[in-house]
Amino acid sequence: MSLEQKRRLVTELPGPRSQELMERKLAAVPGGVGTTMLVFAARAAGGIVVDVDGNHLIDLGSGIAVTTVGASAPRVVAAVTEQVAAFTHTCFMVTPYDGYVSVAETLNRVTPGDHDKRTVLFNSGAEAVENAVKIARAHTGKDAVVVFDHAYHGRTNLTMAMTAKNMPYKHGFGPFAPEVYRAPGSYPYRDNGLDGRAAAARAIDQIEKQIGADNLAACVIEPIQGEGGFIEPAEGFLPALAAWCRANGVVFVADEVQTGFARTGDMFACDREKVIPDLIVTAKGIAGGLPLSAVTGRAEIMEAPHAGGLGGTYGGNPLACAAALAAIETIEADGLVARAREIEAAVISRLRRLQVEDNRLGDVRGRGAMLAVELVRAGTAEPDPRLARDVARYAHQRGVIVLTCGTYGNVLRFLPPLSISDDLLDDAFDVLAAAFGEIR
Ligand code: PLZ
Repeated sequence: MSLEQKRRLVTELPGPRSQELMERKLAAVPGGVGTTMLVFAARAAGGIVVDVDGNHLIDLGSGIAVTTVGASAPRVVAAVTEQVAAFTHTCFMVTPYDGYVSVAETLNRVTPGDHDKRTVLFNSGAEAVENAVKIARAHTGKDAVVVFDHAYHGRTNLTMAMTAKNMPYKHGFGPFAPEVYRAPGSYPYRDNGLDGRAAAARAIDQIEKQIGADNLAACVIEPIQGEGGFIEPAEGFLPALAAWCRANGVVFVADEVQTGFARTGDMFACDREKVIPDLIVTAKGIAGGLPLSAVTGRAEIMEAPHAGGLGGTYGGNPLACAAALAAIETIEADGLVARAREIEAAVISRLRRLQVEDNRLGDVRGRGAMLAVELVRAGTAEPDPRLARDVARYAHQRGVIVLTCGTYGNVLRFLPPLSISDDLLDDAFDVLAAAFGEIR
């Protein structure tokens, strides 16, 4: 590893160089683009981000679940370096190249199910979600799309309509795309023990009464909800929903933008309950930090759009494709699915120990290296976003990058790169334990 894998602060955070850059940012970039950390990055590798003042920070965010193989993972660097010297772009729709085809073949192999598949590549998660909806509509000849409470699917017009939370994603940005309907999901911590089958029955009843299967093109769902609060549905919910879709001519779309590529301790979160989506949307962890996204699915559905109906100037850019092949090779060769499960075991046991001592840790949950704690007012289930913010800020000031999420903003989430060391994890959770001790 090229960077020393140790947290080390050489200035107060933010240091003087970061403060200077922040002043420039505020003068040049609109405030609509938020900032979690007040420091600017200079380098990153393994589980460490180094800022422009030379501080070594522990990364529990992976740039929002992107650098799953680590930032500047060695195979990714080598593959992209070779590709950038060969050619940067031709446009796959103008002069195709083999990297795109190889990524498609690889995704057709590693995604759930061994049916005949096709893959089309894009740039961002939102763009891929939009295209999954286009493909489902072309295939079914129907318009309606159903999504769920607490869902997050992106910031473009259609995906804003699909995203549940108003602030900060939607407020003032409408009108939104039509024919998007929202159903109740499964949220074990807040569902009063409703089991997965019952939660699915509740959703299906609402879908049948309020939309009608004959109008419904697609059901789009995150198998573990990300921005909405790392909500893992009760066992049986996803299989029941997928079975209903199958029986009713509705395309079942898994949005695995945040959960995909070893993150949850399986290659894909759908694998855990052997759910086979008709279409699966991927991005983030796919390419080790380069922008790439994909829709992969059943050949008969993917072939529905007319010739020329799918595309985009940069979709499947050759650098991003080279990075994706190297990232997926890294996941497979380095056993990162198993590493995610090790991280789960280590972190969950620490969080549970903390929870025993502190009843503001309402729920500890997640899988693999996608873990969270939902914070509440002591002894109640009332969300406590202030505590989440204060604990995160405490960690930030001590050099631990940690993110929050949740419809109520009260969830601390942990998304370390799978290349992080056990020592760094220990150190980071020592800081978090101290935060809970000090913050009242
Ligand atoms: N689907 C499940 O998690 C992106 C958003 C960060 P893009 N999540 C991080 C922010 O505040 O913008 C996401 C996701 C799921 C779709 C998306 C959208 O992916 O690559 O950000 O467009």
